[in-house]
Amino acid sequence: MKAVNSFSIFAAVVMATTASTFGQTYSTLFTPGIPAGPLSLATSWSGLFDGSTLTFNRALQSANGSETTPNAPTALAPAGLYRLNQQSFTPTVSGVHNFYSAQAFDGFLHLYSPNFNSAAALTDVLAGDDDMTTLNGGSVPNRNGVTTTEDSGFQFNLTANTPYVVVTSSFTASTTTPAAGAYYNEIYAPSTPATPRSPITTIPDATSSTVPG
Ligand SMILES: [Ca+2]
Ligand SMILES: [Ca+2]
Repeated sequence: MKAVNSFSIFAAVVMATTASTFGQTYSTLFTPGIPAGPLSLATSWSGLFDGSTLTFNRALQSANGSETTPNAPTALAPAGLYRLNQQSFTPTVSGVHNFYSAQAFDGFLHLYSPNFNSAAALTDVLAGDDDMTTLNGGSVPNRNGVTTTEDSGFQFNLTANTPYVVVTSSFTASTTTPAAGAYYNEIYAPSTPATPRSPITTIPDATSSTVPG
């Protein structure tokens, strides 16, 4: 009987918490994805890779291959010129953030802090991912409704009011097989209720899976 009462109290607390914290519908971008808790869209942006896009010699993905607890990449990709865009971002809250990148090409995503220097891609690099097989649950439809394992993403514990740079790049060196097309990136922050989001269907995705995650 005591256990039942304890459970009832616990359930009431959970329900109250749910009502206040999860008051809005949370629509995750990539299916099924992590996280278990509510996240809010901190920032998003879209970009385009074309013949005028700057190039560099990018880093490889995180040395431990993890998308949920990534460590820093320790080596550069094979020599070549890889297209890149960079986006500065300063989080307003500390905690684990989710980084998602949907790409029309086979792309890469890296996180730097506090600076990014395209001539020294291993300096200040914190995380990197080629294909988001863990966060995206493997080869399952992402937010665009496209089944792909070539989008990029990871989770990383950020510190509030610290500058970060997110670098989107291509898997393939542009000197041999130019990677071109649009991409769409989003960063989700913890701790605040999510805002309902509509699916993004305007960014085509790479649909083949030729590169292991
Ligand atoms: Ca990729
Ligand atoms: Ca991966």
